[in-house]
Amino acid sequence: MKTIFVSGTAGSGKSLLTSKLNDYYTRNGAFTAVLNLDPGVEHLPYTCDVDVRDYVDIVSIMKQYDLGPNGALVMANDLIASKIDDIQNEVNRVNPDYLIVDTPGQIELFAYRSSGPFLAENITSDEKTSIFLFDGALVTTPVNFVSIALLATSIRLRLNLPTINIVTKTDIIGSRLKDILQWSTNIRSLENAIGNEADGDTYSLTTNILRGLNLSGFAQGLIPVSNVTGEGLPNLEGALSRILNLGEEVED
Ligand SMILES: Nc1nc2c(ncn2[C@@H]2O[C@H](COP(=O)(O)OP(=O)(O)O)[C@@H](O)[C@H]2O)c(=O)[nH]1
Ligand SMILES: [Mg+2]
Repeated sequence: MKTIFVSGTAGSGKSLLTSKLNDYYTRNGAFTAVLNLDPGVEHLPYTCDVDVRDYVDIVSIMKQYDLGPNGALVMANDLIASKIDDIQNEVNRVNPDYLIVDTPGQIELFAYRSSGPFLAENITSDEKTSIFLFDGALVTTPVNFVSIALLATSIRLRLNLPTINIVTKTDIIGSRLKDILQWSTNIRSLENAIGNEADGDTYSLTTNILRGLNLSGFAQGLIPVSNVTGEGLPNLEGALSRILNLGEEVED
C-alpha cells in the first residue's frame, strides 16, 4: 500500500481533490481507498472507506466536555492519534494499492498539534507522500504567494514527508496562472514582482523569507490542477508515481 496525504489551507480543495484523485486512479485500474481525517466535516464529495468520524464525534465531545465548536475541534483532532490502531485495522481490512488521506479543513489543527505528524509517521505503508495545495484563489499576489509557500514548507517540516506542491482552482484564475507558475520556478521574477507590490518592512521580510525558502529547495514549481475540470490530474499522478512507484505510472 502507498499512502497519499492531501494537505493545504482551509477551502483550498483538499476534499474535492481527494475525490477526483480517487476517481482518476480507479478509472485507470488502481485499487484505491479514501480515509477522511476531518472530524468536523459535514459533507464530503466522496464516499469514505475509512472515516475518523466513526471514532471521534464532535457533537458528543461538545456535550461531554462542555466545549464550544472550536474547543471541540481541537480536542477531536488530538483524539485522532489515540485511534490510530482502529484506523489502521480498518485500512488493513480494505488493503488498497493507494490510500488517499483527506486531512482536516483547518490544517493547523492537524499539522501543528501532535496527531498529524504522529499519523504521518506511524501509519503502516510501503511509501508515503504528501500533496500540498496552494489555493489558486489566494496566491494571486506575490506576497500572498510567499506566505503560502512558507506555510507549505512549514507543513512539510511538520509532516516530514516528500511533498508535491500544486496550485488548485486553475479553472477560475485565468491569466494569473501564468504569473503564479513563473513565480514558482523563477525566484528572480518573484523578487521583481514583490518589489512592484511591496516596500519597506513588507518587502524586506518577504524577500528574506523567499531566500530562505529557496535555499530549502522550494523553487521546484507547482503542478497546476483544476479539481472541477480535471485538468492537470495526469501530471499530478505522474509526480506521485515518481515518488511512490519509482516512475511506474498507472495506465491512462
Ligand atoms: N472552481 C474550483 N473550485 C474548487 C476547486 N477545488 C475546490 N473547489 C471548491 O472550493 C470549495 C472548497 O473545497 P474543499 O474541497 O471542500 O476544500 P478543503 O477545505 O480544502 O477540503 C468547494 O466549494 C469546492 O467546490 C477547483 O479546482 N476549482
Ligand atoms: Mg475538506
